[in-house]
Amino acid sequence: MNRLTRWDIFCAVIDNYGDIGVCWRLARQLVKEHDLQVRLWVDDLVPLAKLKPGVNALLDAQLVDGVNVRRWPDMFPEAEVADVVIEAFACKLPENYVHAMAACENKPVWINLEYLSAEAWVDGAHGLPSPHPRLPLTKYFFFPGFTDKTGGLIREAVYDERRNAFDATEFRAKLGLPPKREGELTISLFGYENPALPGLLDAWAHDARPITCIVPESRLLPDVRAFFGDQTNNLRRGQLTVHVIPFLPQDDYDKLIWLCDLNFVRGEDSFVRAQWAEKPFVWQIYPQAKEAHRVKLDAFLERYLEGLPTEICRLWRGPDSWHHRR
Ligand code: TRH
Repeated sequence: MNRLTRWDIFCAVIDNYGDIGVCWRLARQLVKEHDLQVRLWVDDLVPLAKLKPGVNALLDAQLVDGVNVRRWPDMFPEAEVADVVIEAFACKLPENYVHAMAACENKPVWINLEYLSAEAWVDGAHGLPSPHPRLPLTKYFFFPGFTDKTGGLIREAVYDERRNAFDATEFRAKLGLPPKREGELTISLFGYENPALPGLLDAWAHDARPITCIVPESRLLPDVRAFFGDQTNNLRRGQLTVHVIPFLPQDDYDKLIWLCDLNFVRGEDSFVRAQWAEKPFVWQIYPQAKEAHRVKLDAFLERYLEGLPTEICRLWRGPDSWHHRR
């Protein structure tokens, strides 16, 4: 038997959906494409239940798409150690589990799955070992990224198949939207609160083309509604019509990106999906303390816009960009 068949993925939900969004894609793919036994330990199952209908947020253990989904409780139970252990986004494994790992004759492979960054130093850090200060264990850094010196990006083997089978008209109808109008620009809007939002919506209202903007339920929604001064779900001004839709299952969110001509995305996972779709997109990076995200944003823009006019940078950098232009 292959020694590395049993995998444990540990995911602590900090806020939002990105951490569990990435871990869920990874877990499913390891099961489906590599025939591995995967336990996904999650400290809060509510966001996963939104990404994946069928997940019951109240259960301690359940099998979903072949993934053994487990609640990660404060008092972590004695659990058999897997062959490969993924600590997602520096979530800090349970102490008793780490000691159990150290006690194994054949030590498990311990991987620290890091956040995605386009910064150049990631090339040199991917795969580096980090010996445990006290125990006979070594953790290895796994950096997703955009070069072949990094761990790359998650993309399912059946991506092209799924995309080719995608029927835009059918999906639009499923979302309850009217058929696409002549000359319409269809935009999806997923983001964090942003002072630039009213200006953006106003520009769309005055556009020459009819614009349909699809907004899944998110933190942004109150600001969108405030712009229209309205509480209904069909919001119109000038050329702009906004359709508010429920938060979609992750598979359907992928389709929303395929449906739209332009996608506003955020965080890590929707950002990657927009790139796989090879459609125009605007990225709102996850804001970090002391503006640390600006370095990451610039690193990506440099890579993404190589050889292109830098005008778009102003839009991606947000209102402060007037002071940050190079
Ligand atoms: O939710 P996010 O803001 O997550 C963020 C980032 O991952 C960030 O790096 C991390 O530090 C922070 O959380 C804690 O954005 P992200 O990464 O795009 O994740 C959103 C997930 O939600 C993604 O998997 C797509 C999915 N999604 C749906 O399934 N349905 C929807 O309707 C929408 C809008 C999103």
